[in-house]
Amino acid sequence: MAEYQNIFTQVQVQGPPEMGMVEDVDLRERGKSTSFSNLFGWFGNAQLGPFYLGGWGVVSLATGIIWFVMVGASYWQQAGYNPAVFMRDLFYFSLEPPPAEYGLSIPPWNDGFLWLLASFFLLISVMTWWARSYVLAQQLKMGKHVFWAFGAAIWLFLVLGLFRPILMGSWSEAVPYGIFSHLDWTLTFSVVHGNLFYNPFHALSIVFLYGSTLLFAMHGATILAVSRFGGDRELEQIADRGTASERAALFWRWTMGFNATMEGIHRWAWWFAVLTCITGGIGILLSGTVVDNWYVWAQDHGYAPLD
Ligand code: 07D
Repeated sequence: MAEYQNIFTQVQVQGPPEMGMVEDVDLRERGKSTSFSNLFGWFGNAQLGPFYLGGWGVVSLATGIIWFVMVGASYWQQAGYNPAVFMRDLFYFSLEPPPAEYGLSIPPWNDGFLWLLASFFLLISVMTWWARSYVLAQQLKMGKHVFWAFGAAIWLFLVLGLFRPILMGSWSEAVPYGIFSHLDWTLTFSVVHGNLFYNPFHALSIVFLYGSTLLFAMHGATILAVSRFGGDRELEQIADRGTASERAALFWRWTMGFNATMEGIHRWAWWFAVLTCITGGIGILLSGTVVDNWYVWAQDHGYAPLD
């Protein structure tokens, strides 16, 4: 008889596979195959599948693969079709957006057109995956919280690759597809705009990013610590506050004088994660369009030293 179950002492319960709801949904799009894996059970749920791809999933996966293969083909060309060089320099290759002189016009094939075309497919892929997150939640009669949270990430993604380049009048402003090249782009962006640390929205975004990790650690630790009292059955504890909730809440009131509720902590988590990308997107959209140099801006607003 196992009384105390958590990530270190887990008991795996395996019954007949769960296939999901069947009311008012199109079952033709759903897979039927499932399997069980003890290894996966150690980390989460032992049941694998059934998968549900559906129309949006097919489009998303197909266009995502097209984007991936286009980027890979460009790397392959940059490697001179040499597999050893391809592997050695993988992190250095990059599919670059068109140079500044082309503005928002269609550039020649070898001077950025491939980047534009690949970006088009990536856009379709991300947006259709977003649609899929709506449709699947709809089918399970869930709220659309995942859809909206993903929407916040997509906001930042679109600001970086579409909205800001359009406002700046040039595709060259967009992010290149490469490991080191996108890191270089990030640093260059900061330097060109006078040090992004002085952009208050970058600062806010960091607050929410770090805040998310802190909340995640606090919440994860709290629930594991009261799982011996059934605290991991969070829904029951929301509807009928049991001894696990009482202890968890008291622990935090003892520690810092305040506690979130069993339900409210998930709202904290959702908003912190979502605000990371919303504030980030605002900060990037303002850079170069409204504010050229954040250091000078900070001097004007009295918080960077006047040299
Ligand atoms: C990037 C967007 C959503 C992504 C989506 C996914 C695919 C895959 C594949 C279909 C994450 C699309 C899907 C691509 C498709 C297939 C097969 C979300 C993203 C939808 N910074 N910084 C942030 C810190 C500095 C800079 C955010 C810290 C320097 C720039 C975050 C430090 C410089 C930008 C953050 C630090 C600089 C950022 C990102 C410390 C130079 C941004 C939030 C301690 C290096 C971005 C406002 C996030 C932003 C951003 C943290 C330093 C530059 C809070 C901790 C001073 C240019 N920085 N940063 O969740 O929003 O991203 O800025 O030094 O653009 Mg910064």
